[in-house]
Amino acid sequence: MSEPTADLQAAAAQAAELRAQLQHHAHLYYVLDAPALPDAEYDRLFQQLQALEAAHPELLTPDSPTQRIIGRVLDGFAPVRHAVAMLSIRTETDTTAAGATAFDERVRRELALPPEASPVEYNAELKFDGLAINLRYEHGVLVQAATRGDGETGEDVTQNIRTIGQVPLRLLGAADTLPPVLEVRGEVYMRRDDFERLNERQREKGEKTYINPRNTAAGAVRQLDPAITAQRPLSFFAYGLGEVQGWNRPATHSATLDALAAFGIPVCADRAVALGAEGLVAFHAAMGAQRDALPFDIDGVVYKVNSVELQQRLGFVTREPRWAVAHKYPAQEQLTRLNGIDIQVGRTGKLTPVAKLEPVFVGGTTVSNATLHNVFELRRKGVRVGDTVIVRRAGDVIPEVVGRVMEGAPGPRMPYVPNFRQPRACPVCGSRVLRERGGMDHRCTGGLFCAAQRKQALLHFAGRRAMDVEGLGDKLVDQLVDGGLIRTLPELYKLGVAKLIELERLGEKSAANLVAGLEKSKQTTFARFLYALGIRHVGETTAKDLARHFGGIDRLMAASVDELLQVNDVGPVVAQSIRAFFDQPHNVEVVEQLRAAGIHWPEQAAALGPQPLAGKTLVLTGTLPTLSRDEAKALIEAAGGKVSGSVSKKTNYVVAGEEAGSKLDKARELGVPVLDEAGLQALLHAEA
Ligand code: D41
Repeated sequence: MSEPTADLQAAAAQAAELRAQLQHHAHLYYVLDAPALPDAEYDRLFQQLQALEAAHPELLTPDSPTQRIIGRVLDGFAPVRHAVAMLSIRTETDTTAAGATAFDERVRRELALPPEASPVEYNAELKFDGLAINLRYEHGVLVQAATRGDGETGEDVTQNIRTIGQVPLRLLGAADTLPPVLEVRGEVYMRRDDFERLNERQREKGEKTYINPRNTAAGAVRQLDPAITAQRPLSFFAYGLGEVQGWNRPATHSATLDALAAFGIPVCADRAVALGAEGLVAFHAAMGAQRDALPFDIDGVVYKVNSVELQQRLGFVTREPRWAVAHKYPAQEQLTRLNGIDIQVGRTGKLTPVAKLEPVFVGGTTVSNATLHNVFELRRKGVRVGDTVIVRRAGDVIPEVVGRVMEGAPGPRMPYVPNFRQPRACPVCGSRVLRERGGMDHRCTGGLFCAAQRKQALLHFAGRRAMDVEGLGDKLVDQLVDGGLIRTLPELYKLGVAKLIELERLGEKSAANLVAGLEKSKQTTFARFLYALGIRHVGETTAKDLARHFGGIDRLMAASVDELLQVNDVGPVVAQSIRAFFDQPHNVEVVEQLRAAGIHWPEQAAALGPQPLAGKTLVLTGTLPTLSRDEAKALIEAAGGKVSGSVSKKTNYVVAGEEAGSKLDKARELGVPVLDEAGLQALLHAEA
């Protein structure tokens, strides 16, 4: 039998070694997003440590990776008095560049800088939309996490914060170099993809879904059962310091963030040192453009005077530092009243419940209609007329109703309207409504008999990327269809000025404009015409591929499903949809009548010529000696090939010129053949 103390010593050394390894790999995985160990191997080390700690409970330490979930349900959170008050941040609500300029002017004035003094240096960062938290590390070990509360006193949420993989339980670095006290301040938030996945899981379990990442993150931090918090995918970014003892903090805010990152604390990479108002305005614009592409929500950016010395000179007024400001972007979510729910019928008959809203300014425009997607979403969100709802409009996405707020709206709620929950008849034409097996969408089967579908078909046909008929907008289409002037697409070309001016509110000039627009639209391309027909699953790209492949409408209309499947990127669903469309005699008739009305296009040279690159994907990189990029692309497309922007295993050739970049490296790595311009020319002129 071995000596107990020697045994314990060996176990302690092994536990320390395992913890160091696990800490290192957790940092790579959670913070740097660059795992260096397979999950199974990490799990194996983790279990080894767990076994060791179970055998020797005296070896357990609070910073052990096994101690993230302690699993005690609390009856409430203990108050925590902040050693250094958590200030709030002044908000600049002018969302234009003037908001940034005003801040710089104020800083210069308060520092009494003469106009000729050099620009002030700032650190510009993102304003994460989450919950502010103070993390307290003593000798590198996380000992407490607290919410901001009123700035003086917050709540002890240590147990919950420990469950967040990104928050280190122990700072990186040798124990004797770590500060005795280091408080890190930052924001707990939830990434949008994590939020979507969480809702997906909730939906599968038939449980309630969450409204937005911010509220979900804040709710999870204030959960009394840490086991529940542990199941919420939370993230953390640091943005500042609280109490510090025994650490020479860097002289600038940007260097402070770098130092925190070196301790293993997550710091967002989207930050910059900006010079003067100009630098701030540029950052605001750059991040505004990237806002929708970021993996998490931000509601603005934050500017901070970079020098700590200048920060101290500026000081603060009523709990807000004079050296920092949050510069907002237009809000993407707003509350408003739901005045009604309409069911809209789209071009392909899809039924969409549309919320009629009390107009509200959101995402930079006034919104009075927002989609509720489909009846399942409508039911899940449980919104009813009269509710206060949250409307979201982010970037170019159509505005949507994300949910309702439970508070407010006293009194009885409006009842559900049964037809919204299980529509059986089209609200516009009364035709039967069907739902594809397993699908979420209900569709009116009325086709062009349905006035709504007819209107949408007309608008699509006349659209800029289709026949591009100038002068034909929503209002006019409504009038033409509702007034019974148009039942089929070809009737559009029979409209004369005389007939048009009979329409209410249509002057002679607009009528003449429309007739001229129609006349002009007759000269088109085969691809545009094909796209304009509005065949289901035939978008612009497929229309181009079809036009190139078949060259003429007669060959396309006669093509079998098998022949259609030969076309680039055409799969069974698309092929069957095209065949089904032309199997309908009235659709063939529409095509004939439109051609009889004078719609024509030049025969496509490429389709008549050989197609040596049919089915091939090429990537262009660098500068070619004689061809411009557009010329090379046009030649490749005319030969039936496709040009893609990135190299993958599916790329057939990479055409590389002068100063070719990473695409060339990628091609070599994947063994994709590389050609120069002469090589491309040889391919283009090869026999198909
Ligand atoms: O991203 C944020 N939400 C953020 C919040 C940030 N990037 N910086 C911040 N800086 C401060 C000061 C200037 C007081 C250190 C903040 C906050 N405060 C803050 N958030 C909530 C209250 C205060």
